[in-house]
Amino acid sequence: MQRFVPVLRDDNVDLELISLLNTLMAACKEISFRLHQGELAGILGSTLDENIQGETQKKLDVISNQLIKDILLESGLVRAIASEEEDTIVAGSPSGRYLVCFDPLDGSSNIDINSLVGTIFSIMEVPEGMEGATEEMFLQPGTAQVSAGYVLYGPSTQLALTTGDGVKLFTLDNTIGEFLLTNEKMTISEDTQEFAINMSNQRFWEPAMQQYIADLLAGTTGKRDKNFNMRWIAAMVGDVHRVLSRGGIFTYPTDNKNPAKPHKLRLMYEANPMGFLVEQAGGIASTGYERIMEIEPSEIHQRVAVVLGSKNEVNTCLEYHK
Ligand code: AFP
Repeated sequence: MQRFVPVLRDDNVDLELISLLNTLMAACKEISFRLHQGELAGILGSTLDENIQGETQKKLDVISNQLIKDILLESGLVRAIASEEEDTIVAGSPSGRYLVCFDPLDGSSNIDINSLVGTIFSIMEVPEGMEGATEEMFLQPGTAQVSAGYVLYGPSTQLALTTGDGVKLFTLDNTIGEFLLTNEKMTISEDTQEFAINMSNQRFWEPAMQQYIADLLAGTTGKRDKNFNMRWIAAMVGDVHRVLSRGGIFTYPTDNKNPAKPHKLRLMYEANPMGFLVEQAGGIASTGYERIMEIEPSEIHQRVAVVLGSKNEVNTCLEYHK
């Protein structure tokens, strides 16, 4: 067990950023509390609405979005937010220095089955000289992130956080309501024998991904000459947490199931923050063809293909795409 250190006091991190992260965590603690109340809090089930992505909103999607949005916009630190659950950006303080993108409740189809869900966030600074609050401000590549992380609401609530100097893991101590440092440096093993993909889409993938997965499934009888295990949580937070904890490769590749929507995961709320964490833990995050964090976004709700995790395994997968 690591020595317990109270969260987010780091001499090398800007005080305003620490304050912003602590503000954001106040909302996440509230979400954690409500999730653990579950059915007792009357928060399960769907609303009658759809979000901008055309997905039915769960009650808890809406509650989580409101909690995070309100606390960030009132903090005085945030110029604007972009949320998976909002059609457009929402302006905050005109003097705010930060832009925050977030998926308030990732994996929301897991809510009603009492399974893993999480909050994912990405923080950038307002580009120099830009006034007001515009969508254009957000259209910066993932390399511009100053911090990113996720909160996993599982048997315990955990925060994985990077400010560009490795990945730290904190665990929420419910007795004092604080996140405490439990792993100073998360590192992804370079090799793995575990993969995560939604196999039901197999026939819709590109030939490169079909061949790569076929070779994993062939195990010791194929060219990889080793057996692989498979896991799929249906919440990227849960799958990436497993990759950060014990290695692995996670992918949601391009598919032609619905030609109008070839990708599932969102660049600004999922791929960029997870890409930043994975790279900071020694792994690779790619679309199969390019580094995720170098994509120049064209709009805030943009979607991309994702292949991330253990360095050697992701590189093997990328070879198939050349
Ligand atoms: P939500 O953000 O709508 O909850 O979706 C979760 C997610 O984007 C991601 O977290 C999962 O990896 C992926 O969808 C699961 O997709 P499938 O439903 O196709 O398995």
